[in-house]
Amino acid sequence: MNMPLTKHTMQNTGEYGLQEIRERLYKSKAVTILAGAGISAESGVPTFRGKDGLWKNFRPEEMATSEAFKQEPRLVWEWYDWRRRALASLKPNAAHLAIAEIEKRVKEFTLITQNVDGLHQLAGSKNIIELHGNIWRVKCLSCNKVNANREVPIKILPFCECGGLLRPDVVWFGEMLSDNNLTKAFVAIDNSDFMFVIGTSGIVQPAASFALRAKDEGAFVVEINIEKTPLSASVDATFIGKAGDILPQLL
Ligand code: BJW
Ligand code: ZN
Repeated sequence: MNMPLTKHTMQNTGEYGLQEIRERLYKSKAVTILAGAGISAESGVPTFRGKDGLWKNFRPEEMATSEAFKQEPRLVWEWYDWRRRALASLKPNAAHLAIAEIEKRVKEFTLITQNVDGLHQLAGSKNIIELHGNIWRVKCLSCNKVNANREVPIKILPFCECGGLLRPDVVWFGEMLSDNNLTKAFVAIDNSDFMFVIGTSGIVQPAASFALRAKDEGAFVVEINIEKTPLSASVDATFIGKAGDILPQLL
C-alpha cells in the first residue's frame, strides 16, 4: 500500500517518491544500511554533534581519543559510565524495528552501524557490523582480552583479572577500525544494489566515504536525515525527516 506522506515528516529533496524507493528496496538483490547516531536519537540517545551530545562541555573529539584516556582515564570512564547509565533503560525505536523488519524482507542484508549502543541487536537485527565497537564491551590494555560488561554503574577505574586497565571496546579517533569489520563492510557495499544512509552527519571517516563507494560501485543510495549533510549532494535521494517516521512507511 502506498502510505500517504505527511508534510511534517518528510520533504524529498530528489525526484523519487517513497513508493518508488519502496519498490526499488524490495526488488534489490542486496541491501546495505549505514546507520549513525540519528537512528538512536528517538530512543533518547544524544547524538554526538548536536548541543545535546555535550557532556560537561567536552566535545566527543576531546573524549573519544586514546590520548585523553592515557592522560585522564578516570574522566573518560566517567563519560562512558554516564552514557551507559543513560542507555541501560532505553529501548529500540520505530527506526531500529523497521531496519530489523527490512532485513527479514530482502534477500541479502547488511547493517553497518556506527552506533555502539547495542539497540539494533535489541530490535532483532542479525547481520550487523559494529564499525565503532560496542559500549557494553571492555578491552584490557594489557592482555587485550575483550569481555561483555553490563555493570551499571561500572567501577571506576575497572581492571582486568590480569591487573591491566580496562577500556571501552570502542574505536576512538586516530585508531584503526578492525580489518575484519572493514573488509566485511566493503564486501557488503560492493555487492549492494541499494544502500540507505541514515542518521549520520557524514563527517567521520572512513564511514563517511561508504555512501560514495556504494555509488561508485553502482548502488542506488538513499539518505534519511533531519537535515542535509555533506553526503546529500552525492546520493540519489535524500529524505528529510525523522528516521522513526520515514522507515516504518517503507514496510
Ligand atoms: C537524525 C535524527 C533522526 C538526528 N532521524 N536523523 C582530517 C580529515 C579527514 C579525516 C580525518 C582527519 N583527521 C583525522 C581523521 C580521521 C578521523 C575522522 O574522521 N575525523 C573527522 C572528525 C574529521 N577518523 C578516525 O580517526 C577513524 N579512524 C581512522 O580513520 O583510522 C585511520 C587514521 C588514523 C589516524 C589518523 C588518520 C586516519 C576512527 C573514527 C572513530 C569514531 N569514533 C566515534 C566514537 C565511538 C565511541 C563512542 O561512542 O564513544 O564514533 S566518534 C563518533 O562519531 C562516534 C560515531 O559513530 C561517529 C559518527 O557520528 P554520527 O553517527 O554521524 O553522529 P552525529 O552526531 O555526527 O550525527 C547525527 C546525525 O543524525 C546528524 O546528521 C543529525 O542531523 C541526524 N539526526 N536525529 C534521522 N531522528
Ligand atoms: Zn587483562
